Amino acid sequence: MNAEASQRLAAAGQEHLVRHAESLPEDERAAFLSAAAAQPWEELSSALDAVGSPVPELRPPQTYSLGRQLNQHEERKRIRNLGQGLLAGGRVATLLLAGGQGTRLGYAGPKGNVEFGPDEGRTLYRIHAERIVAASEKYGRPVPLYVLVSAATEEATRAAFDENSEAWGLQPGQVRFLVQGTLPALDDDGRALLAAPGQLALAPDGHGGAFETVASAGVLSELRDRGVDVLTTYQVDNPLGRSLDPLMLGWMVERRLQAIGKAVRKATPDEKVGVFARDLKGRTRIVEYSELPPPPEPTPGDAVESPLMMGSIAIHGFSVRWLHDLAQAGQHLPLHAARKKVPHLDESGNRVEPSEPNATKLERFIFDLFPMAERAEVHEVKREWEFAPVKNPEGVDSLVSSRVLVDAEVRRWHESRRLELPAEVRLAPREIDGPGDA
Ligand code: UD2
Repeated sequence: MNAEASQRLAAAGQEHLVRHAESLPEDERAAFLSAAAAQPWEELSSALDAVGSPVPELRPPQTYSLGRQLNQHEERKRIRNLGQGLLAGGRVATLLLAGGQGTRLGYAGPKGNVEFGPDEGRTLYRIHAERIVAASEKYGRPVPLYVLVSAATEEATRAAFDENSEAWGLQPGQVRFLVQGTLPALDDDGRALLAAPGQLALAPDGHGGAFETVASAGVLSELRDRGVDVLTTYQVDNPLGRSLDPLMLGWMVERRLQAIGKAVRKATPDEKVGVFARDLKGRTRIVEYSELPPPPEPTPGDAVESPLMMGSIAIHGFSVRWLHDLAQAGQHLPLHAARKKVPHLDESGNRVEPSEPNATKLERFIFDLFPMAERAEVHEVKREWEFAPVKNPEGVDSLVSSRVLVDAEVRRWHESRRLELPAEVRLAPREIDGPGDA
């Protein structure tokens, strides 16, 4: 077994791992070598080779509108009813992507545990749970909620749901956890880094790992056997994320879509969102903001707007039957490379904490399913109604901006129902400035 593993590693340019194994205690060598040999080295190496290759020629996507296109009230109602039919029939499950670390936010634990407020303990996880419970009650069936976790977020996330699910109104068994995989971090020569003796420096394999996990954990067959037609996906950092939107679901039925994605017009050309585009084969795809070519230098006088301004808010719907067929066909999502700082052991076995990016992490993106779909659509939605991301400690896309957007949702809810504020609600005289008026 050791010889076969050592040969595979040597062939993959990872001889240093074979040498490292010799330095390990005898009883640890085999396990280390076989785990290392099991990594997808060919895929990792071709992903590294692809770094820097030009983005394929892209054109703006065909964009529809969940709302605008349906200004005829009856048509809008009909599409919405199709989606409500799916929900009432228990044909929808949703996957909350929560395996990322809140590094940008500067929060130690999983972002879902961030206290959003206003009540103490009202975390992002609780807000998402409340939306799922509201839909489950409205349509009379518990909507299956899958939560994607990684090694970095699994323990604290399981604990949060174990302690609170009942209080949040979730039914026993309604929430299931999917643990995404990991991939080795590679140095500039494409060689795997060691985090400690006998341990590769591993990183979460991206939320696209959800597809690998869902396919391998038999979840897709389970969903199909449970009669679930649509799996929607959305992100933990967006408290306004509507992954059970009857209009979005209705369009999937109406147009027999394999994939659907929600988009908002980018606020600025450099807004940190992936953009929807159409490639030369006419397939819809999302190009991540970190992989977009730099926007053209605006020549003085005319504000050159990049043609790709439809930003993805990471709310998607996928046909389960189609996902199952992709998995059966052995489809994998491509790897994306990103330069990161990765602590590791140097040649002499000393731990190094790099101050600059020193390695490449590889991850898969769930939205790379789009170009595999023949029938995929992009639907524009109203930004302030559906997109309030919590990314940064302050400023744009921060807890504060997100809270303001969520508060506005509550106010809109009142106005749309023309609810008169009950007499008991005592308001300050209009002329008194509130914090928002400053
Ligand atoms: C994401 C999208 C971006 C846009 C933006 C909207 C990606 C790669 N980019 O940017 O196109 O839609 O959101 O706010 O999706 N996650 C995992 N496992 C991982 C890594 C991330 O579950 O290994 C989750 C993470 O918990 C979060 C979501 O994926 O819910 C996106 O996190 P991110 O930080 O990778 O992407 P971001 O926010 O820069």
